[in-house]
Amino acid sequence: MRPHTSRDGDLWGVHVRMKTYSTDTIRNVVLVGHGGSGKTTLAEALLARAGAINRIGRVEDGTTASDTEPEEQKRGISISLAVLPIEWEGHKINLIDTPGYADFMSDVEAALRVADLAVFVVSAVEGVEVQAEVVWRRCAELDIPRMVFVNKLDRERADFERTLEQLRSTFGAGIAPLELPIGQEAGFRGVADLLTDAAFVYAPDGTHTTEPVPDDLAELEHQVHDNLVEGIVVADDDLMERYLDGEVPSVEELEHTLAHGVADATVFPVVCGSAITGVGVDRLADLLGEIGPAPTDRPPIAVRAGDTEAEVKPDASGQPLAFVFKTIADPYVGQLSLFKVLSSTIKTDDQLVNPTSGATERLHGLFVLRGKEQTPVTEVVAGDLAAVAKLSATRTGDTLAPKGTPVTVPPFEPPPGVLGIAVKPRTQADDDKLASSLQRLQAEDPALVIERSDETHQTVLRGMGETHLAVVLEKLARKFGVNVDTEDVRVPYRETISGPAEAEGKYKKQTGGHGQFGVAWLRVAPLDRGSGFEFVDKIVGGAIPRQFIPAVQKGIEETMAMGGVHGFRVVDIRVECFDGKYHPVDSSEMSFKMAGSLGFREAMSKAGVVVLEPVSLLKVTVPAVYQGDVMGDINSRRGRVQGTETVGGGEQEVSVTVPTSEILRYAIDLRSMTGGRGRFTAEHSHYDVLPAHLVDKAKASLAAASA
Ligand SMILES: Nc1nc2c(ncn2[C@@H]2O[C@H](COP(=O)(O)OP(=O)(O)O)[C@@H](O)[C@H]2O)c(=O)[nH]1
Ligand SMILES: [Mg+2]
Repeated sequence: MRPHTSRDGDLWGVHVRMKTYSTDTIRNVVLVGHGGSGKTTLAEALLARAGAINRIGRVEDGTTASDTEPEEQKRGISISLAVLPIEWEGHKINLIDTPGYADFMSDVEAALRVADLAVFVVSAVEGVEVQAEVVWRRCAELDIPRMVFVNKLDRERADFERTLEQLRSTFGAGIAPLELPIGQEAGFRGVADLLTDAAFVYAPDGTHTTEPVPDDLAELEHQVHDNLVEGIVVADDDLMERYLDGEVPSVEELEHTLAHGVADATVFPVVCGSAITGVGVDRLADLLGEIGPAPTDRPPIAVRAGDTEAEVKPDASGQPLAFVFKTIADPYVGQLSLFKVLSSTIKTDDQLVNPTSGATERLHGLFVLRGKEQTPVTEVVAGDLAAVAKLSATRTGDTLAPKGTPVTVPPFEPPPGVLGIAVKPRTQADDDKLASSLQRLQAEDPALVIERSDETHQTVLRGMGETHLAVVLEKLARKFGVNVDTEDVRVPYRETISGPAEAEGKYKKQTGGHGQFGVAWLRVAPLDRGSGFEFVDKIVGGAIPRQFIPAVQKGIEETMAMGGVHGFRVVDIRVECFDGKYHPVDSSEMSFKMAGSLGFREAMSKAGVVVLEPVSLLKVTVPAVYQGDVMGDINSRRGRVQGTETVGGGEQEVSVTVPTSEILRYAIDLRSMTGGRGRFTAEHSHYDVLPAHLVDKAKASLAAASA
């Protein structure tokens, strides 16, 4: 975003005043689906049709209302969600355009948290693609009402029937077509509405005229109409009885019953059109108002206050409550928080508390966002979406509640951070700003995980994939002027001993006047994995004076941290100091620290050293057909299968332990192995002995690090 305040809204072009809508006339509609299916273009068409924009932008030109960030325009894809409200026939429809690529799923997740209906945009050319399947499964888990817009019917090789068949076989019986296309490919010019038995034929400006259904379609239309009516009336016993008695249900009755099925997420209407030619676009908007669930049609939201749970309904009465579903980091105006009002009405200058951070937040300027255009408002009713700038301590997923009522909505699940990259600031200035800038980026992007390891001395960014991480680095440079180089993530190898040994550590130095002298005899023995370090003082008879024994221990500990024989951190060793010598004048803490260090190194080499490698617990969830491939691949990565479990939806969860060094790029490999249908989590499990033939490779990574 460019510098601005909510007052100089003129910078943002059209200044639209929007009237206030009551909760039951609000529709929060998220556009979801695979990348390239036409979500952003459809949003643009809806905005234009509703008169919210004067000119239809194009994804290719970077001129759409939703793809406003340079990182989106450069790639021609949506990366973050965009809220795009339109006013349509007495309704305020808050469209939320979302990304369609797996790397940016966290914004889809955020949008699903506030949506009351998900419209799946499916290309009639490409059909049902993987990201549509992934989001459908997520919507089913969250019980979100769904419908489908079959898009691109104007394109060559578009096929409505084939797409419909695919929708049925992928998503099941609830799929209910409400329309049939009139004409094909370049000849696609309208839709036949199965509820009203009428045809809508479109002019180039996106308006339509109502006509009788064309003859060549009439027979099919009647048949599908009857199927649809039967499909709808079964949901209502009374209507069903009257239908069987020969009564023809009215369109209003059918719509009413259909709306119930949609709200219950048992019926998933399918409509069709083209976001480019505008066919079917206004019909979609009509339908969102007519059968799309209002916030009041959805189940109440579960909130927590300490140990107690409660439910919140989007009532005008009750306490003001808001949920922050998205944060945008702006280097000039600070952060912008997008929120949904869960209950009551929120007004300018309201003071609410963020129970998570404990901060009291005053909501200075409230505004409605449309893409990046801001329109100031004075109040926001329950169920509606709006934004506020400059909250002091509120992050994505936080709740804003009245003072004294510390309720919170369940936060987002932490993202898996499946792919890592290490970053190195280029200059001192970059270094100074790196940590704080990353923190601000993380506030807008909950899928970004930042780790600083003092074992490998790396700052590691973890994200959802290569494109996600590339975008993070671009934003870091663009928004905060911080430039970094990248390198592979290093694995924190460690070393330990394979047997017992003893050695003398002797430090003696005679330079000019007063010298250094200390001798410590050490006995080392391996400890169980994960035990760390144990120091045993076995000195008797004052062979080393009491006050110098801690120095021996310190010398050993520093050597372990600095790196042992191979240069890796040393662990799981017990050291006994059982004898020594001192000099009444030359001995000092310094000389015994050195003696401890020297004796320890000597004892380690005598004992024999093994390198340890971190092992991860990996849980891979894939459709059952990929299970064999996944297990075979894990074997080739020195992994061990721990078990498999059926997790529902035809998916299997495979648990394996596998050396961490073998799965650094697993996010990329699993995606290509499963066509994007697999997902996984990985966490550190334990350390295990690195096979001897791999030690040189491990040391090479360390050498590269210190180069
Ligand atoms: N012919 C045709 N092209 C479309 C249609 N909808 C989208 N497109 C094109 O498909 C490409 C991807 O569209 P976009 O809106 O970015 O898809 P998104 O990734 O789902 O947001 C762009 O080149 C659009 O111009 C349509 O209905 N017909
Ligand atoms: Mg898009």
